[in-house]
Amino acid sequence: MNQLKCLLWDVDGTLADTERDGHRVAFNMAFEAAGMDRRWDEATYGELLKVTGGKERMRFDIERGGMADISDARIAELHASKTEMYQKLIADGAIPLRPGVLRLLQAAYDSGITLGVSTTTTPSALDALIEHSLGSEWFDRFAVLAAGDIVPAKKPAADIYLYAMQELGVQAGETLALEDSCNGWLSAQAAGLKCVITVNGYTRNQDFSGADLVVSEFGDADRDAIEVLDNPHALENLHHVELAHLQAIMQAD
Ligand code: XBP
Ligand code: MG
Repeated sequence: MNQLKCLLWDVDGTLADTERDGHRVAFNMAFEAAGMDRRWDEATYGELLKVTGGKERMRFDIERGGMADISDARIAELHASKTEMYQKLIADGAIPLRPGVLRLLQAAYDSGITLGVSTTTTPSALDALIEHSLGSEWFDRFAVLAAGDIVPAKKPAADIYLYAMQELGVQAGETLALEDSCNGWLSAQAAGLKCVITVNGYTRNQDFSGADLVVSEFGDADRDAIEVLDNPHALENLHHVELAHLQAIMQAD
């Protein structure tokens, strides 16, 4: 029977709802500051989310006829500007953690479970979220922060999960991924991991077939019960997701 030894956390959409009111807004601020006409409204950004990574997302928008064509170097400059804007938004407290995230992180940390981050986001954007939304003490509590261009292929490739597991010296059979999107789920699945999904407005209707639990949020005792979208292991008492549920998923066949 497998025991839960390691939790690997996705960032955008999982720790916090950063996409619509964080990354999207920061991209638009960078476009405006550069004198560009392009703006990504909420619906457009939802289409662009099929490509992970901010630089890759801009290139994808160019290829589909959205943004005017620019060089990779210009994309990199724009992305650096966007990351600065994003850090300011996070520092201003624009994006709170999702319900239950801090509770679950704390419970796992207190139980001696190894914690790590596996994300496509740029490291400095991740640092801002940890510092301002989680608290600086969490820099030391995550045993690995696997982020951005540290691997050549971003999600849905398995690389960022494989990298994090290698750094930590943990095996797939003792590691659980926490994700919010189809690309994240595909990445975790390709790395051989079990995975819990907390959906958001952008990802709710995506295909999570084969995931180990799909819920509206992790929730908390003092909130309404969470919505359970898929519960293949027939977990009980799912008013909110507790560490015991995650441990039960690892022990299930
Ligand atoms: C989500 C992403 C990221 C962000 C933008 O990653 O695809 O690219 O949208 O971040 P995850 P950058 O859910 O894996 O955290 O602009 O820094 O790439
Ligand atoms: Mg995500």
